[in-house]
Amino acid sequence: MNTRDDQLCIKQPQRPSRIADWEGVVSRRNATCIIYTNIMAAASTVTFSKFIEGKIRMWFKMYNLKHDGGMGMEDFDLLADVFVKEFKPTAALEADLKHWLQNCWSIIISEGKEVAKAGKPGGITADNCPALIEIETILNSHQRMTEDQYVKAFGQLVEVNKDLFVKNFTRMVTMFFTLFDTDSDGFMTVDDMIRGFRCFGIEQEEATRAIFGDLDKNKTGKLSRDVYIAEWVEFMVGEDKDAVLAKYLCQGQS
Ligand SMILES: [Ca+2]
Repeated sequence: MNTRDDQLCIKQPQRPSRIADWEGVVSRRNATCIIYTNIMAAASTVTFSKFIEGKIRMWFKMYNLKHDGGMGMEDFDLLADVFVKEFKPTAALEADLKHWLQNCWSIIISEGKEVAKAGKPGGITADNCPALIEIETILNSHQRMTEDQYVKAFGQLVEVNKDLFVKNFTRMVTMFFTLFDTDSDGFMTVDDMIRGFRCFGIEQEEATRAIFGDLDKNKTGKLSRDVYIAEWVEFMVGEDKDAVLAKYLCQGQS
């Protein structure tokens, strides 16, 4: 059921300026964007730490608009439709949006396999990334992956070739930025972010305003592409627990 309560839902603030202080950033059942405040991950050298895993679980939830625990092509298509309806992009941008939503995994896997074939470090194989290869099988057969499968595959990927992920993720976030930058001036406004985040199921405008405010360090009222992308890359693979998106989207979970 895609009820209101199943959506990513940031509850009423106790201190409205920080979502981190809000109880239950994600209110849906079994929401597990967990911040491991009391773990040793901070000092860990492991690429895929529990801290990052918690953020990836949040990312999965943002993608899984139906919140039914599975993700596949139909979810990517649904998400694409939501963005198209909201932003009414050009045909080229719409195609780009659908391309990245539908093919991001397969692009990464395919490029990783090529690296392996060339005998270079960071190649993706069934031996070093079995869960990632499993994702390919799942998507090719029009099945859906579970959150745990998604997290496991992501973990193997970044352990084997983080740069491959970051490169393609950057391309995808760049696409999103272009979509959100509705007047194409190279900057995103808070209203752009509110519309974009709402498409990802983050309905709380005040929360998004707080995120924007923290990212907009010089209080110019706009965010550059570089700042926006860097923050999302940090969210996906970084260990900074004070990074803005991690702080707002994940803290408060326990
Ligand atoms: Ca703009």
